[in-house]
Amino acid sequence: MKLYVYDHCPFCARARMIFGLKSLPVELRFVLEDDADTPTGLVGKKTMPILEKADGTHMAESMDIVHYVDGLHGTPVVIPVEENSAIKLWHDAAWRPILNLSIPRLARADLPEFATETARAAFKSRQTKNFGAFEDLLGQSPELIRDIEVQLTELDSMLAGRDHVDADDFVLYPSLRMLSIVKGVQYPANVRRYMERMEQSTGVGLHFGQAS
Ligand SMILES: N[C@@H](CCC(=O)N[C@@H](CS)C(=O)NCC(=O)O)C(=O)O
Repeated sequence: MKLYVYDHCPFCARARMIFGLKSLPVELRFVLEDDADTPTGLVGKKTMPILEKADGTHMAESMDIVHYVDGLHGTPVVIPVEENSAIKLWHDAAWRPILNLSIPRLARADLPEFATETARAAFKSRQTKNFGAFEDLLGQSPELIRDIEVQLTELDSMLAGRDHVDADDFVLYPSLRMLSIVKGVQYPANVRRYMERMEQSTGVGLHFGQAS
């Protein structure tokens, strides 16, 4: 199977995670940010991730991909959780600050979807419309980091002793992975341990090496 993705994209990270967790091979295809033709040709719109199944047909929507792949072989790993789980509620509150911190930094990172200048410019243009000027976001970093560190402390107690995988991980890990592009964030021990465990078990690497 083939998976079309952007490396910065949290929905794409979700789809990649299930292949690692199930130890299933997948060919990753990193698409340029300004390449609308590839996704549109496959599923009729510009969206990532897109899975090419073994029979050559294509599907979009990250959680549909996760459930499809999870159902293919072996014991399911995406154990359902209650709709308003503590982790999901935490994530709802932390999502916007994580985006505000990570988007302008991902935009300047060395990622395959930004391999050309026009691709990187397309990302900046799209995300500036969503989040405002990158300079403003970067200027707010000290307060945003202080706030997210308080939120991470709350998350820390939820992750104490956690050693299983369930549907919450497909929400939480992609966002913490985005946050890992932000230099200077202090992670409490359980959160740090969680990120390292998920990186190892999913094979979807954190961005610490490029943090800025
Ligand atoms: N509901 C979709 C959302 C996917 C999504 O929003 N992907 C973003 C990339 S992070 C995207 O394709 N944006 C449109 C674009 O690249 O122009 C899913 O879960 O797969």
